[in-house]
Parts: sequence; structure tokens; C-alpha cells
Amino acid sequence: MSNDTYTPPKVWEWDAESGGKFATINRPIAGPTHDKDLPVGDHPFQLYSLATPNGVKVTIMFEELLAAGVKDAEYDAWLINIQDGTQFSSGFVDVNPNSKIPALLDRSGDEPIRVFESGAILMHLAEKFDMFIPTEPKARAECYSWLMWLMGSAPFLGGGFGHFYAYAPEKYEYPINRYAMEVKRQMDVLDRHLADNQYLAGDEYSIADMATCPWYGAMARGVLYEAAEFLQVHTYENVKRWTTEIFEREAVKRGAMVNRAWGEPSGQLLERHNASDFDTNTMDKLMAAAEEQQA
Ligand SMILES: N[C@@H](CCC(=O)N[C@@H](CS)C(=O)NCC(=O)O)C(=O)O
Repeated sequence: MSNDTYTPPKVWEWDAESGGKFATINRPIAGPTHDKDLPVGDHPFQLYSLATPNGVKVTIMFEELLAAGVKDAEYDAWLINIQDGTQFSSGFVDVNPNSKIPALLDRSGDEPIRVFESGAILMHLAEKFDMFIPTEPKARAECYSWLMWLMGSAPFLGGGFGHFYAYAPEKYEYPINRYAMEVKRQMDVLDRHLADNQYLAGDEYSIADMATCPWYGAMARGVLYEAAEFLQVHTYENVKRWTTEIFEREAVKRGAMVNRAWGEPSGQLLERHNASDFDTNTMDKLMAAAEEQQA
């Protein structure tokens, strides 16, 4: 255990120079920092997001709905660059007072409806279109339970383990130990459940899988925080089986590209406005336009 200790002062004060990957955007106060409206496209759904695991949950759902033939699920996906603080613009805060992606404006009815929190967005869409949510009460309850499990658990994986293992300016044994233990326990919870169930809610692929796979599936594939060996993720065989099955879905592959601003250029689609945006030519043009808008 580290010998470095910290004695908290009587009153905590904001140290803007505290370091770490997100030091420049972390603030102890809510609300907008500047006036700027959000762009609005032609489609009934306006999504403001970024392809982090929380963002990808929702783009996967839209692509699944469209793949299933739900034409009313057409959406514009606008890139929100959280490193630039776009989540603190007045327009974004109007849609999500919590200043975090993803945020959705549902303009399909008489009055626009704002929805924030990725789990709430998934439920809003699933209930609206009555898809990817089981109708049988027991399976529906399982779906809600696993979705809420994910919403409660992923912050330990990202904000806890990922932060202290990969992003903190210095590594300390105590927090890494605490969160490695919890993440391994969570992986084991999933692994045991998936030993007896094809999907989280049972036989039916649902929003619970769409929410969980970008986090724990990505972990099982070893693509999060370069922690595959440290956490021995290969031992979670059932999570791996489930992940492989879900990542093979075309809609999941498309969803994972939307609002992605890093990695292989062929895997990035900065903004999505039409199905044809996934074509290479259109993608090049859209990326150039989005980069110009961000500049
Ligand atoms: N519970 C929220 C978490 C969203 C979240 O943490 N979003 C991060 C990116 S993955 C974000 O926007 N961070 C920007 C910030 O903290 O300023 C959800 O699931 O929607």
C-alpha cells in the first residue's frame, strides 16, 4: 500500500490543476458556461453524443430499430466533443442539465421531449416502438433489472477502475485494488448469468444487452483501459461468447461507428444523418464538414 496519504482540509476547495485526463472539463458546479444553440436536423430524433460506451448504447439502439424496418426511428447524430466543453453550452444544458452525453431530443410529437441518461433514452425508445423490450412480464422485469444493474455498475468500471488504472495522473494501489476487485466481481455476476441465458433478459436480445455490451463486452474483448491481462478477462468465457454474438450484428457495428472521433478512420462516422452516411464517399465529406464545424 502507498505511503502517500492525504489529510482533507476542513473545507474542500476546487483545484482546477488537479491533473488527470479529464481535469480540464471537470467542475464542481452545474449549468452552462457559454451561450450556444445546438444544431437541429430534419429527422424526428436529434441525438447529441460521442461514441463512448454510454453514447454507443443509444446509436446501437437506433441502428437496430432502423435495421428492423422502423422508418420512424430516423435520427440525426451530432458530435459533442466533451474535451472541448460542448456539454456545457446553453443548448446542451437545456437538453441535459447534467451536461453529459448522450442527450436526446424527441421531436416526433407535437412538443419536443428531452431525454437524458442513456438508460432512460433506451427505455424511451423501446417503449415508444415496443421493440427490444420483452412483453412477457418475467422477461420484461429481467430486462429492467439488468438495465438498472448496468446503470449502477458501469460507473465502478469507468469512473472507478478505468479512472484510477488508466487516467489518474499517478497510480495508487488502494483505489486500483478496490475497483479491480469490484469489476472482477461484476464480470463474474454477468458470466454466471450468461452461462444459463443466451441474453441478459433470457432468450430475447434487448436494450439490456445494448447497454451492457459496450461496457462489459468491450472489457471482455480487452479493448478497455488496456487491462485485459491485469483483470484476466479471458476467464469470463460466457461474457466472451455473448459479446462475440452481439458484436457480429451489423447494426451494432454501425452504431459503434457513429460519433466516433478516434481510432481507425474507416471506423469513424463523426456525424450521422442518413443511412447512406456509412458509405465511404459520404463519410469523407461528413467528416470534413464536422471537423470544420468543430474548428
Ligand atoms: N449516467 C450517464 C453517464 C453519462 C456520462 O458519463 N457521459 C460522459 C461520457 S461517457 C460525459 O459526457 N462526460 C462529460 C463530462 O463529464 O463533462 C448516462 O449513462 O447517460
